[in-house]
Amino acid sequence: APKAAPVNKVSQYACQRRTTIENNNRIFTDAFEVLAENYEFNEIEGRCLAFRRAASVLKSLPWAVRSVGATQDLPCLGEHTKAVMKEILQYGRSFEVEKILSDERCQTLKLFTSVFGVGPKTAEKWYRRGLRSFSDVLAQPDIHLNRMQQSGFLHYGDISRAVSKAEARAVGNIIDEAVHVITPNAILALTGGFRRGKDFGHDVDYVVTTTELGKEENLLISIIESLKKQGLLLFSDYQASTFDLSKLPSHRFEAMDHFAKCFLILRLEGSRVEGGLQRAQGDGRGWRAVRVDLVSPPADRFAFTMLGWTGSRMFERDLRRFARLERRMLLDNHALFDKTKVLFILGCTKIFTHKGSHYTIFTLVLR
Ligand code: TTP
Ligand code: MN
Ligand code: MN
Ligand code: MN
Repeated sequence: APKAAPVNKVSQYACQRRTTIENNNRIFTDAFEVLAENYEFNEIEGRCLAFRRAASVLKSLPWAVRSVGATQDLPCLGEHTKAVMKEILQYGRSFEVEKILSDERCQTLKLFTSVFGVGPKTAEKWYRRGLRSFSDVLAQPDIHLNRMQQSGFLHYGDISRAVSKAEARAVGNIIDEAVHVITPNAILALTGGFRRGKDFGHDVDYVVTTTELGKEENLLISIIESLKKQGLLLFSDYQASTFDLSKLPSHRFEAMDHFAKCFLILRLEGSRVEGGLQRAQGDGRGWRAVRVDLVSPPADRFAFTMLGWTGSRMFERDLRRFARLERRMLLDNHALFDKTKVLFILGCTKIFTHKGSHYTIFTLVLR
């Protein structure tokens, strides 16, 4: 007798789930994000992660959930998540989510953390001082804003507006022109959300390096210098490399990498953008400010950097968890280490796009 078709089991690892940018379960995942963010504000990390995990599972489904019963074979959905889903299915909304959305503290923290350079700690501090709006904050004579926060307020309108793919490409052209003056062997690759196929992002992420090993060390400094000369640099926070070849990949999930990187705000002229700028109605300016992240690894670590910066955050987290638990390997943005064989697996790599999908090929070099 023919065997029953195997049920397509949804993996508990985001990196084992095929997820398109189409989200069939937005009514649930939007609610989960509100809850996750609220737990984040209250520093309850476990629950925050649980809701983000649940959202990630629902985003991978090629169908819309229409009953809680339909979720019984799905991983990562706990009692609490299911109760929220049930409410949404029954009443079209979750009362817990509505309560959070109307909560003054939550609203204020969300507003403050939407400023570039303002994290949950600073937001909480301002809230405790009784501040509730940007004008409250800016009217305080004794409040200290660091450089990043000053730029965050100055360019708030522009950088809270989504960046389009055309704008991301225009930023790429600017970086490309600057880097090719510095080294003819430059490598530049769009990463982050745009590499995942998103049409809009909150910033533009590029990996930029050169095949001349060692020359990447000062590459970003030269690029920043060039942008400044051209009058395109509105803000720059540069972090030099602290990369150590001999270190094992980090055990921490969201650990920052050690490559040279910079967080920028650039001035993007509308004339450089195909189809024009993404901007507020009635805005007569011919330019907008854009948040740009650049990271510059040595060329032999290019693939790991691309893998680490492509995201999503849950994909990255689960890729590392998968490596550790299912393969006994340690993975981070710098390297892959095989704990069984006690050696690094170094990628001599090639990245290409075929039929709209991105591929990264590792040629393994055992050390
Ligand atoms: P983001 O730019 O924050 O996110 P995104 O591009 O996925 O989405 P958005 O449209 O909102 O910009 O981060 C991109 C990836 O880069 C993310 O997976 C985390 C990773 N990353 C690092 O690995 N190290 C770093 O130091 C930073 C800043 C990001
Ligand atoms: Mn991004
Ligand atoms: Mn982001
Ligand atoms: Mn980024």
